[in-house]
Amino acid sequence: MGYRVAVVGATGNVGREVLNILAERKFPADEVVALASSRSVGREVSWGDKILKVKNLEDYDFSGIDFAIMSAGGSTAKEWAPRIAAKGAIVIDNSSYWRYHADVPLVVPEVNAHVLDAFMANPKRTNIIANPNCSTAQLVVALKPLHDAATIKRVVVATYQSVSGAGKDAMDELWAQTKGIFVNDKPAPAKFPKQIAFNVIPHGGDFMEDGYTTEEWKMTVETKKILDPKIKLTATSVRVPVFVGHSEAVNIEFEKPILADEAREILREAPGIAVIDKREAGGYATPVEAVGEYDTFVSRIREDVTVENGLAMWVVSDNLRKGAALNTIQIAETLIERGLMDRKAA
Ligand code: A2P
Ligand code: 11C
Repeated sequence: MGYRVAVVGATGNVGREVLNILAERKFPADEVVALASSRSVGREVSWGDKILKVKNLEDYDFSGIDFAIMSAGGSTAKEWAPRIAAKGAIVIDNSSYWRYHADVPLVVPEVNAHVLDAFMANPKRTNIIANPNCSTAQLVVALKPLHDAATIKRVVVATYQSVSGAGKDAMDELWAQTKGIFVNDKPAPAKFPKQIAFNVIPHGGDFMEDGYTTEEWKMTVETKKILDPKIKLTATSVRVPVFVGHSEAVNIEFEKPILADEAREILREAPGIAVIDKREAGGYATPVEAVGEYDTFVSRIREDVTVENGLAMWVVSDNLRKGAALNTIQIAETLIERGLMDRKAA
């Protein structure tokens, strides 16, 4: 018998990808329910070749639901994740709200799937599992095999984040501004603080007292929680006029020596990674090729001789997939594969 899955935020950028990926990967679901706000009731979304009518989250009875995959923002997650979890469903939440709670695991299956064993063994578990920020997910997938090989001390990363990370309104804003500029009728910035079309904006999330933004802070704390609290990481997060696909320029300092050739071989063998690294024009990944893919692409791997044991590389992934929808579904698949959902039923 298959599982019953509720997709919360089914009309959004990530929710629609969740539905697509559930179908693509033939997730063992008997039933998928699409939920969103009252604004969307009756709208149609597709799950493979089936059309689902969107229902109102407020009115839905979650009894008997096995997995609730939430991509409806922090305030909805704050209110609804505990209510849904109390009905016995495993909630996998894409928002930042639960990520930093000590009793909520933050999981990227290629990196720390093992934490799910202890979580599910705890009879007092919260039933809430968090998905990291999109820029963290792709980064830790690429860092993990290198950390295992040579122990990472410090990471310096600059992101080039697509507008889809900020939701469907943000995609509409890039589209409307881009068209508007050509006909001298440019809409004013609304979702972003400055013009995003033909521009780049060094600001994601909110400013903090130390001058970093929350988007940057998330990469630091999430990398520590998922991979290793000893890793030091400093980030600069930048929004770029790309619809889908986040890119990252990453500099890593290791405890032990590691050459670019060794790193390339290690990454080639690592789960969830495709190495595209020819030292010639076009011999690297860009967001355009990453769209719709599951893998995180690593390119431009080279030694950074300005520090001892340094490497530089370029990391690209579909932020709506590995950065969000795919990772949540991989978490659900991992729970099933490790036999942990049987324990839930018992
Ligand atoms: P709706 O379309 O009904 O507003 P995105 O991040 O792409 O903007 O998508 C956000 C998703 O979260 C949408 O599916 C949106 O539904 C949903 N959502 C936002 N607020 C709520 C809420 N209060 N209750 C249920 N769903 C919500
Ligand atoms: C962006 N990374 O690209 C953000 C979106 O903490 O889940 C996701 C924010 C988060 O705008």
